[in-house]
Amino acid sequence: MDYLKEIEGYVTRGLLSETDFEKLNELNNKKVLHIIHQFVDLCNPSKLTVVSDSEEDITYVRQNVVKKHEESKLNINGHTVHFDGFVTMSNHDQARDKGNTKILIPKGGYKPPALNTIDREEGLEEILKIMEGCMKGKECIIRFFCLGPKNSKFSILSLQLTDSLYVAHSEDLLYRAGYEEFKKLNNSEDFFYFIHSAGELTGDPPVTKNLKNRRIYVDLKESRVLSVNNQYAGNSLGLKKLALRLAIHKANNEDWLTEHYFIMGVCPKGKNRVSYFAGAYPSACGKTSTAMLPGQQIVGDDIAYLRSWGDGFAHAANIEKGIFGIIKDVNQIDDPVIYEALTTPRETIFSNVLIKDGDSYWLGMGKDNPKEGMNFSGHWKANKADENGNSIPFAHPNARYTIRLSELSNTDDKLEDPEGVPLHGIFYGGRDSDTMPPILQSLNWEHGIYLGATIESETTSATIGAEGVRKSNPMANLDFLVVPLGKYLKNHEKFGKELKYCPKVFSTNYFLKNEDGKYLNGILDKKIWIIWAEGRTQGDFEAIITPIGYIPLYEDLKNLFDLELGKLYSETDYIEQFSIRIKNILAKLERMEKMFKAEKDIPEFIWTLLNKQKNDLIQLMNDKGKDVIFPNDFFKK
Ligand code: SPV
Ligand code: MN
Repeated sequence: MDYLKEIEGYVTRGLLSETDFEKLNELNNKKVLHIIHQFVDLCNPSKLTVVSDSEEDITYVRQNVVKKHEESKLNINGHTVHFDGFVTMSNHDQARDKGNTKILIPKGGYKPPALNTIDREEGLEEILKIMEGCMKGKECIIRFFCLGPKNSKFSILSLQLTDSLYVAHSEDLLYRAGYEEFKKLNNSEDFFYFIHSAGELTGDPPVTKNLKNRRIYVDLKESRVLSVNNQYAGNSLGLKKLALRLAIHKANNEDWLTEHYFIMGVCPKGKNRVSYFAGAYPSACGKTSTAMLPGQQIVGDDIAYLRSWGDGFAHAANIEKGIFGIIKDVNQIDDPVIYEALTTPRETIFSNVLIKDGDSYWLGMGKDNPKEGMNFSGHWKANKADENGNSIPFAHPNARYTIRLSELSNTDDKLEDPEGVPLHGIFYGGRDSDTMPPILQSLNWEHGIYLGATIESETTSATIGAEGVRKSNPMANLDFLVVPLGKYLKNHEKFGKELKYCPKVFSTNYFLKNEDGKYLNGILDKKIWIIWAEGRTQGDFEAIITPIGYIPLYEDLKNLFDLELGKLYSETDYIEQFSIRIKNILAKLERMEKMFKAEKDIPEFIWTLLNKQKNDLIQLMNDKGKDVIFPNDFFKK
């Protein structure tokens, strides 16, 4: 079929302007035209708008999102608010929907045990049926993006079709414009594509009506994701978690890594140097606030591609250029940099916060909230409950903000560097109240992979479901691991082994509690763990070797607390935080063993490390005659 001719026909039908037809024509890409034709035919929008990289086109999206009430303007210049759908506290579109996110599996293909899967043919039939006419009466925006910096070995181009101006607007803040990059593709088919529809809308602001027909189907075979009947960014934005899954699949068959990592430049006081670190934490475990720590430089807060580079380092690039961050607990004291950014004029989308008289309010902002206003449940007043009697908070715990990194004062100037940044270290962290110490350095690269593979976290509101349940989450990437865990871990092993300067790996735990359930650390203490790790990569500090890894010396932490936070760090606190809790760790090892056994082909080094840890810990417990070992015990014979 001559797709160009077909699409030219849209001009005659009044679907597409001459100018926008020309924009498509200039791309000179058959696959792009084919996709547009296929999905316009299926989804039946009443208008097509092609958004190039021009300021005029981008302004069109920014203005129309407000005209269509998908966002509303707030008092501060550039601020808007968007709401996602809500029925009850357990039936809503306020978080990623793991249940309805499925990987389409061709006959006989690998089925990741931790993810939902569906036979490819069956899944396609189902979702294409749901998508029939889903854009009826609506405008379909066609946008082009570049994942990663432009003109870079890292970059992957992406095409997005969506009938949500909120999606199109968010992507403008979060991703690099790629229309001009598509022109350079030279008719190649090598790009990802995403078709999204919010489906039938209801109410004002308009939200998805048929949440029960929400589907997010990942088609690895075609490098595409089809997403329908949702608006929440983690479900709807192709370039975010949907592209993450496709990129994990692509990298798995090549020689690079796709990770759920932030990237930051760590800048210790008085040292006049920047060392780059990446880090993976499950949702709502302090990932963004680590990358945004005062005095440090942010490169990215969510997704990174890693490649080995000619200089012998692993280089990491942020595939995004903005932040879609959790707003809960962002306040002047705990997250001063983000708080400042969110309370001053700049293009910012707030989602699912409370609005009263044009101002936004969120949980933990350090300010009293009004007793009524507009929130994700409509008009809200104190003591409001859903139809099941569950209390509705004034703002959602997974309420978010979307901003461009370039707007922030602490953004690293290598954000757009086509070479990315060389990594000195990697952090892995989870939400763990009683097992791992606040910071721990791995014994070597393989042990670092082991630390990443054994991340456990108590669940939060960032995904739909019960909160506070302990779940294992290898590399904080489990929700997106469309490839076998064993192969993924082997790729990590190989990747590091081939580097001349392998990153040092650390695990962090910001959530350790005492027996009364009180956190053992202040929120900004994480800065000390990060700076200590940086010092370790530069040879600044000695450390204590334990069976589970290296832990810091008290004196070093005491000095860092004083220098970086002006805070007194007592030896009692140190001992409580850095004791090796053997019983709890052994219990964790048992859980890990179970998780690895459920997978096929877990690499040998993981089993060796797990068994060695177990034996070493039992021996230590017997030697010392107790199951909680103080750091100083390691010096005693
Ligand atoms: C996460 O949950 O890991 C996020 C937000 O970064 S979402 O876009 O919903 O995935
Ligand atoms: Mn994330």
